[in-house]
Amino acid sequence: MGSSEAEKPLRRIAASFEELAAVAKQQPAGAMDAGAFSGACSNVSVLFGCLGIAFKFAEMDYVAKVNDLVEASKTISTLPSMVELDIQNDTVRKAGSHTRNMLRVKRGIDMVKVLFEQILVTEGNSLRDAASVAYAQVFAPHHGRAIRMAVAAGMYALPSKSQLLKKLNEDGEGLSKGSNAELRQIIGTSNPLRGRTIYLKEFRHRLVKR
Ligand code: 1PZ
Repeated sequence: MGSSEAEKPLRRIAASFEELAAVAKQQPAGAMDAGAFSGACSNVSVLFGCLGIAFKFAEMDYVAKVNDLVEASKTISTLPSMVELDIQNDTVRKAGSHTRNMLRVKRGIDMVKVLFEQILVTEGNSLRDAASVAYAQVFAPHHGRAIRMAVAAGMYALPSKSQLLKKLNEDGEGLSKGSNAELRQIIGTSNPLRGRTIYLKEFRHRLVKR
């Protein structure tokens, strides 16, 4: 990681998703490398630091799950093999299983994608509308009432769009050309990933069957 990448987290996130998309292309359908995937997901954690104290709990939850995948990737090389092992052990839905953590983390990536899309399409400087739409679309259907209420309250404590970009060392005046391009790159590269990495359809089928 070069120092310019460290200074510009969006660039680093975009680069790691780009790499991951390239890795995905080389591999047979679905056989995503677990180390590459979890490494890219851990780069996303930096965004939480910019969202303020209200999202500390989300950060802890996300980071713990990514760390589990990072550890697991040392002995299990692909995401499908992690899922396969959990199926064999009947632990797919068990709290803390690699498969369950993978699904949560994947939702986190979806959340980032939708959030960035929404940041680009919503007018004005507030992050709350963008974040609310993204949360409603990605996580709310899977969260109970208590968590949904806490998240809704936390939304009021979010920084503004320009504050967020400033914290990310992008232009503090709003969406600069540069950060705009990086947001688009993240959005673009996370698309093919979602299709290929986790073979989610198959995964959902198996979950539903249980
Ligand atoms: C800029 C706006 C940001 C809004 C971020 C909203 C993020 C969602 C907040 C979620 C609160 C987390 C509460 C923990 C929920 C856990 O119960 C579940 C299930 O865990 P399990 O039972 O399997 O152990 N965990 C999750 O659903 C994963 C939550 C990860 C949140 C990642 C969000 C990434 C978004 C980044 C935005 C920059």
